[in-house]
Amino acid sequence: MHDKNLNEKINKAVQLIKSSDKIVIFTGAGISTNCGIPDFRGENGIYNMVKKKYNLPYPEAVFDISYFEHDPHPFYDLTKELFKSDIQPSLSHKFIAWLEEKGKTINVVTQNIDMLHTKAGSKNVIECHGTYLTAHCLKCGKKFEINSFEDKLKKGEIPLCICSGIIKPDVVFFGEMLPDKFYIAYHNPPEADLVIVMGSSLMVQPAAGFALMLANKINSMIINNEPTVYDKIFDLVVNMDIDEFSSAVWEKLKKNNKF
Ligand code: CNA
Repeated sequence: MHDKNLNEKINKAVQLIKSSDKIVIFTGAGISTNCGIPDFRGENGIYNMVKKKYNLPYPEAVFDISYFEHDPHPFYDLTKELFKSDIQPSLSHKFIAWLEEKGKTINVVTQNIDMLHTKAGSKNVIECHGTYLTAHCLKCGKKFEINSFEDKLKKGEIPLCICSGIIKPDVVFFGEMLPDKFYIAYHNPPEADLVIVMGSSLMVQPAAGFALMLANKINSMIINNEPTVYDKIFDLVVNMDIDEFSSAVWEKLKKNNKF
């Protein structure tokens, strides 16, 4: 735990959650690092790892559509890591699902492509950077469901269409549009009393702009193990491990019959 006044901040977070019926939770890669999936920009993040491993011109190239068209191998090699073991939701993913189960209206907007919110039981999830559940052929546009290409992903192989085009999972790369669902939510945000950002550097636009737009209007908090450049916008900033935070808040909320 790095933050000063931690107890006070946890108590404030508990109060904010208790007094809010409708909550938007915006998550980033930091909520999944304890599940074994590295983030982008953290110390042990993907960017540091891939830049050395693949000799990329710039680290973001692994998720850049124009680089992918030039060399898709780094992306599929990285994907193999994501699919190699049975990755399970973190305590924080489960905490968010629990809040919904207990009657809060929860809308999760995630930048993550690991599908862990749904696996944890959250029902209203906008995956603004897409997922691996579907894919399409870059040459003929044919659509595929995950079961038809998952075996290849697990082996780090490049799935090919019958037309010989590369089958690219529908995760959003730099240079690609976000799903319509995201823009609809951006222009017509769900009604909410509180926005909680968990585990994001807020560096990737336009996704981060959604959280910032809400934070400018309603009660807000951010939990991240390091400061972000937007911390001043938030009513409450907690710099600590996400799961330690969720666990502390969850403990306190469980003691309240009604919250
Ligand atoms: P990011 O820029 O890597 O930021 C993550 C932030 O989380 C960093 O500031 C870390 O310090 C912080 N962090 C890491 N672990 C923890 C922890 N246990 N507790 C608290 N804070 C922590 O990632 P963003 O999500 O902000 O950037 C958006 C990118 C990352 C999106 O395009 C994602 O698709 C992409 N991404 C997703 C995954 C995934 O699906 N799990 C993994 C890696 C990258």
